[in-house]
Amino acid sequence: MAAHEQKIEFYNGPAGGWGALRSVTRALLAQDIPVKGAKTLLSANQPDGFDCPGCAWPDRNHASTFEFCENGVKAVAAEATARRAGPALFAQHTVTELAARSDFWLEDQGRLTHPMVYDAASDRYRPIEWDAAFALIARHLNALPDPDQAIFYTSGRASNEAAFLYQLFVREYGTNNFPDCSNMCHEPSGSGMRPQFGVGKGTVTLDDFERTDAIFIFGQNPGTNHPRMLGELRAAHKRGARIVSFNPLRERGLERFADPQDKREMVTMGATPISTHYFQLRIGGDLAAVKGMMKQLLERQDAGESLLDAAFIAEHTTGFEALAADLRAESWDVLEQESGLDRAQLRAAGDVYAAADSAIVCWGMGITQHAHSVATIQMLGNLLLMRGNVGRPGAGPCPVRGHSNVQGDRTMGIWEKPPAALLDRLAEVYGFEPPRENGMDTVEAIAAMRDGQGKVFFALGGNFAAATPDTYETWKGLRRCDLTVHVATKLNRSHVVHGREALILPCLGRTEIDIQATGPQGVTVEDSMSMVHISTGINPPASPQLLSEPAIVARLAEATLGHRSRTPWRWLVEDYARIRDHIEAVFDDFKDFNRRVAVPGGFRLRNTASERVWATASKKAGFFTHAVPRDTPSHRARARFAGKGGAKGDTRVFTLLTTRSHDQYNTTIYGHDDRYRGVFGQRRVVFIHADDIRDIGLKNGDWVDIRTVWDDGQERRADRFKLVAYDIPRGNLAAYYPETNPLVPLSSVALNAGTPASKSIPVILVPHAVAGKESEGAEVDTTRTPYAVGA
Ligand SMILES: Nc1nc2c(c(=O)[nH]1)N[C@H]1C(S)=C(S)[C@@H](COP(=O)(O)OP(=O)(O)OC[C@H]3O[C@@H](n4cnc5c(=O)[nH]c(N)nc54)[C@H](O)[C@@H]3O)O[C@H]1N2
Ligand SMILES: Nc1nc2c(c(=O)[nH]1)N[C@H]1C(S)=C(S)[C@@H](COP(=O)(O)OP(=O)(O)OC[C@H]3O[C@@H](n4cnc5c(=O)[nH]c(N)nc54)[C@H](O)[C@@H]3O)O[C@H]1N2
Ligand SMILES: [Mo]
Repeated sequence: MAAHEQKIEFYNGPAGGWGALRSVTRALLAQDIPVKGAKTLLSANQPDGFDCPGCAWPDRNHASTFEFCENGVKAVAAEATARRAGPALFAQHTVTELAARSDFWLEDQGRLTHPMVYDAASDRYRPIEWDAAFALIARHLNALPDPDQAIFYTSGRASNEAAFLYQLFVREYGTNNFPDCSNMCHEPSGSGMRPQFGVGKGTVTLDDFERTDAIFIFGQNPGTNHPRMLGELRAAHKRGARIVSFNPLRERGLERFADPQDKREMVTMGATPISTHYFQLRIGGDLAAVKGMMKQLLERQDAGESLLDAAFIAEHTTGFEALAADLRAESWDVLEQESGLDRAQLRAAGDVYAAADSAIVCWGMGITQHAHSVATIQMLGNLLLMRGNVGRPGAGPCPVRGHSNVQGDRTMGIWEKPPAALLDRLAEVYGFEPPRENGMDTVEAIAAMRDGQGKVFFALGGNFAAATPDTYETWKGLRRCDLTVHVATKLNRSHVVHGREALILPCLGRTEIDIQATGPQGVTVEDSMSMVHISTGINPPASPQLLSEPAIVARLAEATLGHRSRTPWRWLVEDYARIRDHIEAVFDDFKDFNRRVAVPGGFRLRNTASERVWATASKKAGFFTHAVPRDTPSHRARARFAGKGGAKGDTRVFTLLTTRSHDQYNTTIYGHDDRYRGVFGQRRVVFIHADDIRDIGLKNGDWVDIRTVWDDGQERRADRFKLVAYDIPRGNLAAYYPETNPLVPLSSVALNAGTPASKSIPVILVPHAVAGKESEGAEVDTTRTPYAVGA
C-alpha cells in the first residue's frame, strides 16, 4: 500500500458534484472492478435488483431510475471487489502478524472465501469443512452449563429471513442474549419514542418530505452517511421548504449539494443550497436548544398568538401542563449557556417552527450517543406534539437509521428485551418455552465476557472488536472466550482479536446470487421508513464455498439442537418464501407477506402513531418533561479543572465527539480522505477551534495525545492525533471512530438505553512526544493505541 498523500485543504465546493464522480471512479479502480462493477451498481435499489447495502434511507418506490450515490457505490464496490482473502493469505501470515495491520489493510485483502478455523499451534487460521465448523460450535454451545453464557451479536445488514431464523434458533437454544449494532446506534430513539408515541420507529414517509414546510435536522450528516437524503432535501429546498440544521460542525452536505444527475448543475458548477438556517450548537446542547425553541413558542402563545394545536393537545396527549410550567420556569441564561446558542438564535429557530404548517424532525447519531439522549429525543417529540405535527401529512419524527436492515432486524425479534407477546407467539407456533429473562445488550455483553460470564461469542456480521466502546475491555473479553465465531464477508479486527478457539465463516453478500434447493432466492429488508421490499443478488458469489446467512443459521441450528427442535430448518432454507410464511405466522403485520412483498416497491408496515392511534399505557401521546443536563462528566471535569494551570496544554477540558469520515462505512475504512472536511490521506486528526489551539499553547498541525478525564480517575488514552483548525464551537473537539473508541468507558452510556455515549467524551490534549508523519506510525505504542496506523 503506497503512502497516502497527506494534506489538509479547506473544501469550498458543494457536496456531490464532480468530486463525487471522481471518487466513484477511484473506488471502483481500488477494488479492481472494471465495467462489470459499474453494471452491478446500476442494479442497486432496482425493483428486480438488490437493496443497497449502504444506508437505510428509502428509495422512491424502488422504481426505475438509478439514484446516484457516491457512498452507495463505495459500499457495493467494497462487496463486489475482485480481491480475495483466501487460504493463501492466512497461510502466509500468523494471526499476530495480521493483528498488527490496520483496519484498512485487513478489509482491503478482499472477500473471504473459505470457512477458517484458528490453529493455536501455528498461530494461523486454516481451512475447515462447513460441517466440522458447525459441529465445533454445537459442541461448545451444548457444553455450556447455562445458555446465557453464550452471546449472539447481530449487525444490521442481516436480512429479515436470516434474522428471523437466527432469533428463533437462539431462543430455542435458550437465551435472549442478542446484543446488536442498534444498541450502539438508534436504541435511544426506540426507548424514547415507545412511551411517547407507542411505536419505536419514525412515522414519516418520502411523501411527507415532498409536502412538508420545514425539516429540522439534528446531529446527522447526510452528505456522507445518507447521501440519497440530499435529493429529498434539495427538492424540498427548491420548493421553498425551510431546512434547519443543528450541528456543532459545519457539514458541507448540509450546506450545498450539486446533484451529479442534474446536467445543468454539473455544467455550470452550480449547486442547490440545503440549509436555510444553520445552528452551530455545542456538543450535547440539543436538549437545551429544543427547550429554547419550545419556550419561544410558548411565550408567543402566552402573549396571545395561537401557535399550539390546542385541539390536538386536548384530545391526543397527556402531560402538556407540566411541560408548559417547566418551560415557563426555565431560564434563558441556562438555555443559552448549555446550548451554546444565544437567545436570538433560539427564538429564531422557534419562529421557523411556528411559521411552518407542517414539520419533520430528523435525527442521527449526534443525538443518540449521549448520556441524555433519550431525554433529548423526547424533547424532539414534545416539539412535534405542541403543534400536532405527528400523524398528519408532511409531519412527524424521522430517526434516520444506519445499517440497511437494522430496523428490520429489530422487527424480526433481534432484541435482548423481547416483548412478552413475541415470546408467547413463538411458544404457540413452535411449541417450545422461550427464555423469558431479558438478555444482554452490547455493553453488558462486553462486561460479561471480560468477567468470564460470557464464554461463546457468535457474530452474525459486523465488527464487534472495533465498533464497540472501551476497546481494551472488549478485547480482554473476546480473548477470554472459549470460542469466537464471525460470519463475515471480509477480514476485520474482530477476527484477529479472538477466543481460545475461533472460526471465520464466510457468507454471501446481498449483491450476490443466492441459489438454494428450489432455485435463486431473494431476501427482504425494511428501510428507515418501514418499507419492506425484496432484494435479489445479481453477481456470481465471490467463492463457491460461501453459504448464505439463512443457510448458516439453519445448519448451525440443526447441528446444535438436533432432535430437540421441531423446526424444519433445512426445509425452510430450501425456499425463502417458506421462511416468509413463518414470519407471517409470528408477526401479524406481515399478513400475506409473500404476496405483498412481490409487488414492485414492496409494502409499508403499519405504524399506529402515523394514524394517531397511541399504543402507550395511557392510550395518548405523551409530553415528557426533562431538565437541561448540567452535571455531565464534561461539566464535572471542567469544574475540577477550573482555575488550574494556564496555557500549558494539559489542563483545558474539552468535549470530544466521534464521527464518520466520508471514506468509511463504520469500521470499514474505504480510504483516507474526508473530502468535505478537507482532510486527505490521513485519519488521525482532531478538529478544534483555532483559538483553542492557541489557548493550549500549540499550533495548527501539531501532534497531540488525547486523554480522558472521567470521574473515576481511570485515564484512557488515544495517542498521536494531528490538530486541525476547524469551524467548531470552542471547547468542542471531533475525531474519527473507531480510532477513538478506547476513550469511551463501558460505564458511559445513554440513560435508559445503554448506548455508548461516544459523542460526549471529556478529554484533555497533551502534546505528543514524537513528531512525524502519520504513515511513519511505528512509534505508536499499540498496547495503548490499538489501531496500528499506516499500513
Ligand atoms: N457512507 C457511510 N454511510 C453510513 C455509515 C457510514 O459509516 N458511512 N454508517 C451508517 C450507520 S450504521 C449510521 S448509524 C448512520 C450514521 O449517520 P450519522 O448519524 O450522520 O452519524 P455520524 O457520522 O456519527 O455523525 C453525526 C453528526 O452528528 C454531529 N454531532 C455530533 N455530536 C452532536 C451533538 O451533540 N449535537 C448535534 N446536533 N450534532 C452532533 C456530527 O458533527 C455529525 O455531523 O449512517 C449510516 N450510513
Ligand atoms: N465511537 C463510536 N463508536 C461507534 C459509533 C460512533 O459513531 N462512534 N457508531 C456505532 C454505530 S451507529 C454502529 S451501527 C456500530 C457498527 O457496528 P457493526 O455493525 O458491528 O460494524 P460494521 O463496521 O458495520 O461491520 C463491518 C463488517 O461487517 C461484515 N459484513 C459486511 N457485509 C456483511 C454481510 O452481508 N454479512 C455479514 N455476515 N457480514 C458482513 C464485514 O466483514 C465487515 O468487516 O458502531 C458503533 N460504534
Ligand atoms: Mo448505526
